[in-house]
Amino acid sequence: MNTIISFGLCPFVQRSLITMNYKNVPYDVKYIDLADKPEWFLKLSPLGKVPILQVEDVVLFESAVINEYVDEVNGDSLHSRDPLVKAKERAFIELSSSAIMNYFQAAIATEREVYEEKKLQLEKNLSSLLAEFKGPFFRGSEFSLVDTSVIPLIQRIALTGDLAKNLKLSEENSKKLISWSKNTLAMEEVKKSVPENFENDYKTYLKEKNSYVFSL
Ligand SMILES: N[C@@H](CCC(=O)N[C@@H](CS)C(=O)NCC(=O)O)C(=O)O
Repeated sequence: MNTIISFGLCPFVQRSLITMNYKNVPYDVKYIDLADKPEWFLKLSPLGKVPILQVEDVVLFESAVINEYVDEVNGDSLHSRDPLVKAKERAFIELSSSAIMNYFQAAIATEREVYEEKKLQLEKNLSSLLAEFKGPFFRGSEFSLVDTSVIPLIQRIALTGDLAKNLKLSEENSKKLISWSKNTLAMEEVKKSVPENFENDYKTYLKEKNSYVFSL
C-alpha cells in the first residue's frame, strides 16, 4: 500500500492525491502538523516537507516526481507521448509550483507592498499558464499532469474571493480561468483530494494570519 504523508491544507499534497485518485491508486493518508513536525517525519523527509509518498520502504518526495511515478506505473500515462509536448508540460508544472507559492505569499502577506508584489508575480505566472490553456483541460480534451498540478491553485483562488477579484488578468484569460475551474473542481477525483471541512479550515487558516487582503 502507498502511504502519503500529508498536511490537510497543502496544495502540493493535493496534487498527488488528485493524480492518485484519477489513476485509481489506493493509498493511506497520514496527517502531520507542520508547526510541530514529528521526529519520524524529519528522519524520512530530506527537505522536511510534505508530500512524501512511501512505497514499501522507498521514500519519494517532491509532488511533481511523485506524480510522474504514480502516472508511470498505473495505466495509460497522463503525459503526452510526444517528447516536446511532454517537456513543455513539465516546464509548466514547474511554473505552476511558483504560481502556488506566489498565491500563498500574497494570501498571507500582512503588508500591502508585499501583497502587491506577490500578486503581480502570481498574475504573470498564471497568465503564462492560461495563455497555453486549450480547454476543457490544459492540453485540450485530454486530462494531464498539468491539470493535477494546477487544480489546487485554481481551487484556492476560487475559495478566496477577496484575492480573486483583485487579480488583473486579460478578459480572455479570466474566461479561461473560469472555464478551467468549472471543468475540474466538480470532478470526484478533486472533491476526494481534500479532507472534510477543507473550505472552512482553509479560510480560517488564512484569516488567522491577519493578512492584508482579508482585511480590505
Ligand atoms: N516542491 C515541493 C513543495 C512542498 C511544500 O512546500 N510543502 C509545504 C506544505 S504545503 C511544506 O511541507 N512546508 C514545510 C516547511 O517548509 O517547513 C513539492 O512540490 O512537493
